[in-house]
Amino acid sequence: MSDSVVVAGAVCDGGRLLAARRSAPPELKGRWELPGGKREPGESGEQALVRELREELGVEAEPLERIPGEWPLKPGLVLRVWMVRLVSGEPSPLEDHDELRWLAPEEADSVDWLDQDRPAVTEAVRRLREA
Ligand code: 523
Repeated sequence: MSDSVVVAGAVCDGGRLLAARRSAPPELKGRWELPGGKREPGESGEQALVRELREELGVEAEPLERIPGEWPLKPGLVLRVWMVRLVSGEPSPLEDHDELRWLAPEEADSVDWLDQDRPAVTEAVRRLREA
C-alpha cells in the first residue's frame, strides 16, 4: 500500500515565509510548522493544500513548484511540501495554530520548527533569498 501524504505549504509573500505554531496535540503544541494537513482520498496534493490553507488560515493560495523530496513522519505517512503564493486574504490562525509569524530569510531559525519540516524550510528560504 502506498504511503499516506501530509501536504504543507511554504507560503511566501513580500519576501517572507509564513510559520505557524501548532496548538495541538500536546506533543507538538508550541512547535512551528509549514501549515498543511492530511491529503484526503481523491485529492491531488495541490488540491489538498489549497483546502488546508483555506480551512486553517482563511486564505486563497496557489501551490507553485513542489520542493523535491519527501520526509517520513511515521510509518506509512510522509510529508510533501510546495512553494506557495498567497493569492488573497490575510492569514489568521483559524484552526490548529495559535500564532502565525512572517519570517524574513535571516529570521528563519528564530522559531522551533518541527524536525521533519527543517529540510523544506531550508530549501524554501534558499529560494526566497534568490527570488
Ligand atoms: N506534520 C508535520 N509537518 C507539517 C504538517 C502540516 C504536519 O510534521 N508541516 C505532521 C504532524 C502530524 C501529522 O503530520 O503528526 C498530521 O498533521 P495535521 O495534524 O496537521 O494534519 P490534519 O489536521 O489533516 O490531521 P487530522 O487532524 O489527524 O485529520
